[in-house]
Amino acid sequence: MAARSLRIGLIPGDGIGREVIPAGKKILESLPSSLGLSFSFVDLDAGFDCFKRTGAALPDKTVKTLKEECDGALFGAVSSPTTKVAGYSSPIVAMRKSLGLYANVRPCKTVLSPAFASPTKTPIDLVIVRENTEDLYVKEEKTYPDPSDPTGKAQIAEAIKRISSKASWRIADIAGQIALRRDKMRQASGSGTSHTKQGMVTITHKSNVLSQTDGLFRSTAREALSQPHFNALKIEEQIVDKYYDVIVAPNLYGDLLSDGSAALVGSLGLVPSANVGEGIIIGEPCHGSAPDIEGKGVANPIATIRSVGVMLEFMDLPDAAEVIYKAVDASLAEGKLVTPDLGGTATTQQVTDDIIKRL
Ligand code: GGG
Repeated sequence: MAARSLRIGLIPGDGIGREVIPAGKKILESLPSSLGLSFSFVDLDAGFDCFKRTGAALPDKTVKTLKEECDGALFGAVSSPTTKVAGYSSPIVAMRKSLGLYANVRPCKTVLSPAFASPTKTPIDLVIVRENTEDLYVKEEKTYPDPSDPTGKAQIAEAIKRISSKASWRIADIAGQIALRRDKMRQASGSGTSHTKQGMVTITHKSNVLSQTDGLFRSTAREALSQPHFNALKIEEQIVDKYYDVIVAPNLYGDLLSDGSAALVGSLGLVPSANVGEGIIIGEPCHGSAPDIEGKGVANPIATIRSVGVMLEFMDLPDAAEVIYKAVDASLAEGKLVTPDLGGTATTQQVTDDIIKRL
């Protein structure tokens, strides 16, 4: 069988992105040859450091190469400054927009390990499907003098929260497809529990307060998920139960919920994501650039390694993804080599090598 050859862009970005993206590359290079895959790589620039060096946080060349050459990509992390820097804008948001990556898919799963206690009694296994292109992240903000202040010193800052039916429909639709796929996999492996007898999508919103924006998200998502091909799914709204399967959320709530869920499975260093749209798939750990541990060689590579799996899953390579997920789970379940975020002393390199040996 001729090997399927895939070109992967590598965009480490800032901070520990430069330590975990090489781990992701090594995993791809070490996949068993029986999968019939071969990979070539192209290094690409983006991030705040890139902005300081070149004046562009997301160089045109990076976007062009991703669009024209790459089947997939891995993106590390960015440390955007917390105060406004003239000419700078987050490359993550820009990249998702310019490549039409409208969904950020964030699986969050507990693996029981002797190395660290599970923060929850019941193991977690859910996917957050975060809308990637709008909501408050359209970044249309303004600051102006507060007209009620006679001194003219007080200010008011405003940001637009934009929700469209088009974006709400497509994010709900992909969430429904993911729930159907998870359901099928559970049926095939017999791994369902009494809670997971049926695939489920929970629509997250605050339409009781934001009746127009979140109201539009809610009604459109409901409509999208009432298409006949989603009949097998249970559709919930809001947070009503202890059990979640797939959660679909507008951009901001999706971001916050996934950080919360990361705490429930042990560390943000474990949680992967993939940016999905109509073309390229970009795997991306949910964590940021972690300047406090940058350069120490102890960043947890698992979020990135799992992101390689999620990227492959959405590139229609579920067998390759499964090999990676199983190797990561086995390493965690043994628990001999874990990084400091999980209470251990292992290095990025040791954890990566331990996972590679299990592929
Ligand atoms: N890999 C996710 C990541 O880098 N998160 C940090 C983050 O959200 N940064 C936003 C930004 O710096 O633009």
